[in-house]
Amino acid sequence: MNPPGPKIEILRGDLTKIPADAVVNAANSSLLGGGGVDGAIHRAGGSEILEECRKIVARQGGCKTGEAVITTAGRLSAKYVIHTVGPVWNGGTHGEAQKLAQCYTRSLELAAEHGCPAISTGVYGFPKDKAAAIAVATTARFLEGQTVIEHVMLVSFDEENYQLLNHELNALQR
Ligand code: AR6
Repeated sequence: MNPPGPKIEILRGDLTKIPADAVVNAANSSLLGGGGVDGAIHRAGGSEILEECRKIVARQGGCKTGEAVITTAGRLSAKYVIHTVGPVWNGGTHGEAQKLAQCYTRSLELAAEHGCPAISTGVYGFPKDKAAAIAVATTARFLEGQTVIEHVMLVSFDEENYQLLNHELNALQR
């Protein structure tokens, strides 16, 4: 794999404050909100996001693990929220890695410029080191084959994810 160049950036901060065309939400399959980054996005973005999520649920009955849907971003500075459903960590032998990689790929397919949290590393319990490796490798592989997306920000709330993502990106660029 070629080095990804400057397209991937690792940031520490609050995803709801990131100015980007689209931000990615670590949602659940109900699409009706929750805790963690999901709760933060719905609180900051307002009811418009939930209204659109309800329409999607009425149309397609939620969102499967590893899939993604897109809505308005309401009052956020982003234009769109891409809601993806990460796998619950269940020991690692139930296709969790493949499902997590699919979250990044599907989200990138829906986005043009894009800030993304560390999906599944909160209450879903995915080991952060494994999740960071998947986040960086999948994003880099996706960016290699396309010219539409100019910039992907992987936004960590906590220092540990920030360090792990930086480590993975540096390893890829060496
Ligand atoms: N900005 C960036 N990252 C954040 C923010 C924020 N504002 N808030 C939390 N994180 P989690 P999951 C980080 O639990 O593991 C929800 O209830 C957090 O530190 O939000 O995919 C959903 O409705 C962690 O590293 O998502 C689902 O039911 C990462 O975001 C379930 O949680 C993901 O943590 C999804 O679980």
